[in-house]
Amino acid sequence: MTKRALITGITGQDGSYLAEFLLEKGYEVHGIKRRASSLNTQRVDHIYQDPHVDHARLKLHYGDLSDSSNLTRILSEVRPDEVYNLGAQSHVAVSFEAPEYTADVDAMGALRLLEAIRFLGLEKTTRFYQASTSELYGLVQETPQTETTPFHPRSPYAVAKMYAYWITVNYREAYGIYACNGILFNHESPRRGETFVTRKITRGLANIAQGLEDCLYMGNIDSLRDWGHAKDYVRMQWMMLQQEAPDDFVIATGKQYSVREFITWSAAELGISLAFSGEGVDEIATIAAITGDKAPALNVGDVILRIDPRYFRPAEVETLLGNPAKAKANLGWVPEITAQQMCAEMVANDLKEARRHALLRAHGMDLPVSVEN
Ligand code: NDP
Ligand code: GDR
Repeated sequence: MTKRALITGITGQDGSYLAEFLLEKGYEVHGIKRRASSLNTQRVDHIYQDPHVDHARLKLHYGDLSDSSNLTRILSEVRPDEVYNLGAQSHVAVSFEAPEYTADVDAMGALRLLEAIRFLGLEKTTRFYQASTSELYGLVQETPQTETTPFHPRSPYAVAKMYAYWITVNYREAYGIYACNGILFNHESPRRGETFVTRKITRGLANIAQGLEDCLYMGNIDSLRDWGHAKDYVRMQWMMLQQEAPDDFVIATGKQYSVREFITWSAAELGISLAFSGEGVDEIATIAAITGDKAPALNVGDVILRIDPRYFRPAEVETLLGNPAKAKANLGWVPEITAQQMCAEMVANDLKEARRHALLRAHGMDLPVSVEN
């Protein structure tokens, strides 16, 4: 029997990798996409299957996590074996701007799905994965963080995700639903949204190297994160739903780096070495040396990074470091891609795009490069 999966957030970074992964495993994959005024399926266009063709195994449904009747209808039509709730307003800084919307989608969205499973009598047949987050630890109480480290969320996003975490545990305990939380630390890829810090850096520096932008404006570059690759992490999401009994797992690499280090690696991939000077909001990064031909638009001495307090958060999560021992012991999961390898892949991808733009510009066919971040 072909297994059926339903993914909320299929158009996002993780959703697109998970859909690819499940299609390769032979699943029929259903995804919920939001209606937008312009196309928003770029990350899954390469696996799109014409619905007019027999046996198409990828099916997209219009929907929204804020709409229970829509979610209930989709669940009753699809009757999935597995639901992966990846949909969310996932940007921490944006959650301070839109806290109520974030709560509705990220907290209530999980509840709406779990209630739909219960209402439709799917408690014994549908397994549920909740995309929980290391942001739950916030003001960290213990390092490294494990499944038993106390939570202290520091943003409307994290507080909403804390509700989703506990309602997932509650529906498991109250109704026997096979429901799991993956407490995932930051994970990135060339498909990462352009305004998250890693992608902002790789894309921004590649654009600067090609003369498409002048300067990268950053927030707290001393922040510390445990960064993994999204491909490794979606594999784990699936593994969690294949166990005999449901459980919650930390997914992390166990290694920690600063945003500043990620900037230095990215620059090095472009053949640039940087010198940081100044302090606090007056800190800048200047080009100390250039090798190779990846940064034709730059000269030694150019200032290419400044601090902009606009990117400071009202409450910051300064440091995160996960301990994935339980996932290793119980599920045999180990991350395969290092943060440095991932950074190199992201820079290569963004440099390709920047070169394409620069070439078009050189031939008078300019396309605007979006620098809003
Ligand atoms: P993205 O921001 O890339 O993707 C989020 C997805 O959710 C998109 O498909 C988006 O649709 C969809 N979405 C947003 N709002 C709604 C809504 N109201 N109704 C339905 N769908 C909606 O996130 P990631 O792929 O990086 O993360 C996946 C999940 O994992 C998220 O829940 C995130 O909070 C969580 N997480 C992520 C981590 C990371 O480091 N990446 C770490 C820990 C947890 P659209 O494309 O239309 O915007
Ligand atoms: P995070 O990721 O908040 O950890 O949430 P993000 O990449 O946005 O920030 C990481 C750290 O970098 C600092 N920072 C900046 N961040 C952004 N976005 N832009 C900047 O200019 C900038 N300068 C410094 C931040 O202050 C922060 O400390 C991500 C999301 O994917 C969540 O959905 C997920 O739950 C967590 O990871 C785990």
